[in-house]
Amino acid sequence: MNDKQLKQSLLSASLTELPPLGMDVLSLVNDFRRYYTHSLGRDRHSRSTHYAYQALVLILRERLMERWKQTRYAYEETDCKQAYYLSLEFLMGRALGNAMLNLGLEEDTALALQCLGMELEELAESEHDAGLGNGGLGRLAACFLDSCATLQLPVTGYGIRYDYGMFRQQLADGEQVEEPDHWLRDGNPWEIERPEYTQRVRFGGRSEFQRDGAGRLAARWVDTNDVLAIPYDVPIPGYQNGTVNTLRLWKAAATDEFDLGEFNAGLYPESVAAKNTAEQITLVLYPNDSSENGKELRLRQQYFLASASLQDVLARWVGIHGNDFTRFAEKNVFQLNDTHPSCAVAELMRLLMDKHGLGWDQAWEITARTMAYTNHTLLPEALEKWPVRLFRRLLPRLLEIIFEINARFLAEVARHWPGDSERLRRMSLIEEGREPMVRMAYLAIAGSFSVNGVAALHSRLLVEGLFRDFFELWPHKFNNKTNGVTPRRWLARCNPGLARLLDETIGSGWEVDLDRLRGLLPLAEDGAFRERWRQVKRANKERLAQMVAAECGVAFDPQALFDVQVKRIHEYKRQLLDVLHVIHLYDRIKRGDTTTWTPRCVLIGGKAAPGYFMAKRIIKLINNVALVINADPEADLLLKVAFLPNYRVSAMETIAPGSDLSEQISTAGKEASGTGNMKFMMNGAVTIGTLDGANIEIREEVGDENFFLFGLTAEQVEERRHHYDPGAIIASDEDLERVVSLLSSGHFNQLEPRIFDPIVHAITNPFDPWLIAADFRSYV
Ligand code: 26W
Repeated sequence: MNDKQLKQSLLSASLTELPPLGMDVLSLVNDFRRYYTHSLGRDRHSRSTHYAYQALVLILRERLMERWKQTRYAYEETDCKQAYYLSLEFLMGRALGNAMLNLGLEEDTALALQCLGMELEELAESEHDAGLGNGGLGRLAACFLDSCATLQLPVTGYGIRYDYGMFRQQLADGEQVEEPDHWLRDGNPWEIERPEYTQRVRFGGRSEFQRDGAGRLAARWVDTNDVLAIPYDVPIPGYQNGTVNTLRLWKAAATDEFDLGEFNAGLYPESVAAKNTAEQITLVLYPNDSSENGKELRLRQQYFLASASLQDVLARWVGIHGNDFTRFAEKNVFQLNDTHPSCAVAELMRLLMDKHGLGWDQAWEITARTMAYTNHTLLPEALEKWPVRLFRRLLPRLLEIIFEINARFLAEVARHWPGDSERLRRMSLIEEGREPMVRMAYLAIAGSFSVNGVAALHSRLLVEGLFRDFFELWPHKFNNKTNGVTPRRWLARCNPGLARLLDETIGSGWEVDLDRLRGLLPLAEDGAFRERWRQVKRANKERLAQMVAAECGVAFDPQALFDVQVKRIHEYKRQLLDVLHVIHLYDRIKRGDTTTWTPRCVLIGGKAAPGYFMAKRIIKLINNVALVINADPEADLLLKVAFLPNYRVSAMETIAPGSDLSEQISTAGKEASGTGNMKFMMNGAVTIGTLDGANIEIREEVGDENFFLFGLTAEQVEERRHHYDPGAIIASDEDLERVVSLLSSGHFNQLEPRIFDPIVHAITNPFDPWLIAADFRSYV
């Protein structure tokens, strides 16, 4: 036995002999004390909850470690196909409660902490949300990771470890103020830094071509500015099944020689500045959802993620198979979460050809069989395009490859439609014009074997509209995958009262098989069950009311109807329609029209993109309307309105269980799917909604008696645009007329002249894309 073998066998022996960690209360208590005292160096004089929280995370994390390793080994040993979810956003929220639930340790940890004289709830509440996402797209990525681990699917998430996540939203005089979210300030005890898997990502420079040994022309990308990508791994536990998958987040770091070059030349400040440029890449999440702002740093982020992740996967492959890629496409698949990581198409081509020596045809065959693209929006302003000029400066080698993909692609189009030059222009991956642009969605489609929308309607509208030409060329690529949410976080964890009731009536198992909720159907008319159901709802409403009181200073009466709309603020989501209805209710109160009245508390929450003027003005309107109504004694027992600041994952965990009515009121055809709609309904709220996104499929499942349907259909919306006369609609609807005149008279902005003029204009504009006035009557 040589030294190396000896070391190896000692290592594996000692590792396999590690005693398993106890999963009982006593072990938890002892391990907690060891961490708290010995590792963290705290004692009973330490007052902050922070160290107790850290100790708690550490005892859970160490219980995930062995399972994590075994999961990796199992994937290696079975040589199964692996999937990689590439996403610029993972909106994870809190991890602690989820880890306890999935390890099956919820009750025992609570008990252990009790023994130690601490409150689990208090520690759990002290955890920061990991807010590395904007909204639906980022939260979907997080829910998928949970579900894949629970289904024991070999799926790894790849993302960016932003120093600053989604901004914290505060209100000043009813207006949104953005504050940086320095979520890593106190450290992140869940992550494991893995510098041994660092990758190098290149920017700038130029390509050089040389003949290789075989006489083939080979490209070299030279004179680049390099950035290191350091991975941080976060465990993703499955639900009580021993599986722990991985979310790998990349942090950018400067390379040493990059600094040294300038340092040696006597340019110390410059060398430090260069370090900043490198590390800027992962500094902050872009807070736009649905509209691209075209910033260079954003493209750097996108390429950084794509390149580091692909190199990581390829390095593992080469470690096992050498440069033999014949089975690579059978064993690997990359799912692109929207076009944001779609540089990956060209980057995989580059790595296979320039680094691993494959020819174009073999590289393309592999790429086009391993990439898959999910589209998340039909809004044209959200479709990513990057200036060719920017690409040439930042990623010259990638641009060459994109041009070559395009040339071959257009040749295929021309074979399919000879002489149709208009179609060539439409479908080209490069949009011509004064500033030529790379169309990222088209690059993603050309490079993928699968393209999906996120709800049945959305997928249909994609192939009928936006991607029609591509559907005609490659119908087999297009399919639907209706979104879903994890029932562990969004029911078991956030609604323990209802979870207990379910366990006691239909038994457990629904956490991994939601269809079992059908078992409740026979209980629909059961008096005893309904009474318990009401008690659960009532307790959840009290909890929500406490949150609203604490964060908004508004008193919600749990006996009233809780009517809730929480999501990003966007005109197509029509928070404005919600406000118009609130004003209408207020108008009824003032007219004494209250004989058939259900007391109602309206809660609206969500962040606006910092540069989105109308969205921000809508927030201001909600707050002003709330001030007027909440201060009016005549409305006191009938109507309350609150805007919840800083809507986030952890807030939704209190909101969904405490709501009666879920507002899903987007202009039909605009909301790709929606996922909040699902979270509300699985906690027993009914929905008011349009026939849009997944609302349609939800309604089929829950039945129309649980869904207040209103509004134009997607087809009617398109048809209506041609002859839309909001002025006439308002004039013929007394209620709407009074609402609009209250608004334009300045009733809600007495000391702020004209601030709501843009809103009145939006409603009365015949070109209002969101058809607010058209749907008002049927909404009411
Ligand atoms: C940088 C510009 C940008 C950023 C984010 C453009 C577009 C996006 C996303 C596509 C916006 C988004 O989150 N879309 C939402 O995706 C959810 C998950 O599929 C759907 O449920 C929502 O309907 C859709 O709006």
